[in-house]
Amino acid sequence: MNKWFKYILILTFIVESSAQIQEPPRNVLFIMVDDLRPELNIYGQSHIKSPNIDALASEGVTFNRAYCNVPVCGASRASLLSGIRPTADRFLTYYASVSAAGSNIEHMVDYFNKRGYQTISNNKITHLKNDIKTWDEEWYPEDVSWRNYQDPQNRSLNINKKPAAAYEMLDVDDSVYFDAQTADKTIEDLKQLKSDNSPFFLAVGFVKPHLPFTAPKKYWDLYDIDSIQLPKQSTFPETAPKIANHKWGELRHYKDIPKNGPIDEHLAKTLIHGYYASVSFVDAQIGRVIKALDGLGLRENTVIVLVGDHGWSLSDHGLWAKHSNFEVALQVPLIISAPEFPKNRKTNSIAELVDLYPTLCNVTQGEKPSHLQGNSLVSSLQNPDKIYKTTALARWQKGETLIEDNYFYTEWTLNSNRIQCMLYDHSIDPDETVNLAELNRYNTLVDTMSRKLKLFKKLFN
Ligand SMILES: [Ca+2]
Repeated sequence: MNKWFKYILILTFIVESSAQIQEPPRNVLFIMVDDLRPELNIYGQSHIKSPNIDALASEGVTFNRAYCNVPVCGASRASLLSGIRPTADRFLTYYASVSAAGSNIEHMVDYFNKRGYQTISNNKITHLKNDIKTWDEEWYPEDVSWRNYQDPQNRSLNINKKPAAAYEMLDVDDSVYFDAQTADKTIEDLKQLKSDNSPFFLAVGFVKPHLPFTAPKKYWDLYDIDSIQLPKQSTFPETAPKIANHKWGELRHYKDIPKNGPIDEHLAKTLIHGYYASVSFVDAQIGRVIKALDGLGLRENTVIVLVGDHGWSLSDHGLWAKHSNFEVALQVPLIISAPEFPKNRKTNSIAELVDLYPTLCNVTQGEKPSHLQGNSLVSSLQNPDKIYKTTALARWQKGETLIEDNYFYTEWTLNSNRIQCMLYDHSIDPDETVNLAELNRYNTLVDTMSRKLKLFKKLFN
């Protein structure tokens, strides 16, 4: 047997050989936060005001190293919900459908439905509406546009399909924005589900801090723009391949954002301020939902998952938005809380979003469908101090990234031949500033990482 195949099989066996859970929670509260990067107090970023996420983390296990498998909304969510990885042919774009997994794949909603769970989707869980036919209920808040502006000028521009502001700071009540309405709906659902006394898979998709950064003023007031710091590495690394760069079209679409070139420091800090305000706004809504869960006495029989769909660059590497193979676009916050797992713990064992489906099978004591390509995280949840998994695999368009321990290796191929690559060692360069693949002394390591990447792909394509 090829030694690298053996290495991967051993790794898989270790992760899969977790002990069975004694008394599993039956319900699942699955909270997905759009574009939430792990710039949070629980990740050592104490300038962020997120007391409710902090409180959830104090009741569960926080994954210090969780990664999406593809850094764009629709594709990331479709991969997560189907339990299979993106390839060159599936889960490519923001509008990717779960159906790209193939009609024979039982996705997570089918899985819980089949087991008698009530399945509810509140707001953005899949990117495409009506993409999954088997939700018992798929609910969305109503407005003329998904951007949900409240400023009259922004609304008018948006309705007329013209670019509007990338942010708005209005002294309004939380309830005018989608995320507060989504929390209201979820709280009502919890009351009904308690009354129904049936197991539930309740998926809640909060849409901030996705652009535009539209949070009520009181959340902007939590931060002083003068104290906001730009990232240490706020220009594109000189030694990174050009193919790793992008034009951050998602942000440039908005009014007052230059169509080319960098943005000035004040605007950059204003955008970061808006992102932080949006995080604090969504944190408040998460707190309301969990308070309701607690108040109804449902917590002791519920596993809570809080996760982002991918990372986000806030001028890191001179980039904005997702859509890259840098760590900042791939890393996501992940907290899992259930009564049988340790509280207030962190783990450095790696997690991937494709691992969530098998994890929820385990935690709810269901059989795992055979198609799943991730690994259950239950061992990490039971023993957060131990490292069970040291690798992750992600891709953005033609760039494929293998994360192994401290190494972040990405390569781009043409007709199976490597044309560009980049390698960062996070033990010496956590901000990814120097592409080690440009240095001759790393040639052997680059070749090794490339071989491992190809073997992983063979396993999962
Ligand atoms: Ca997203």
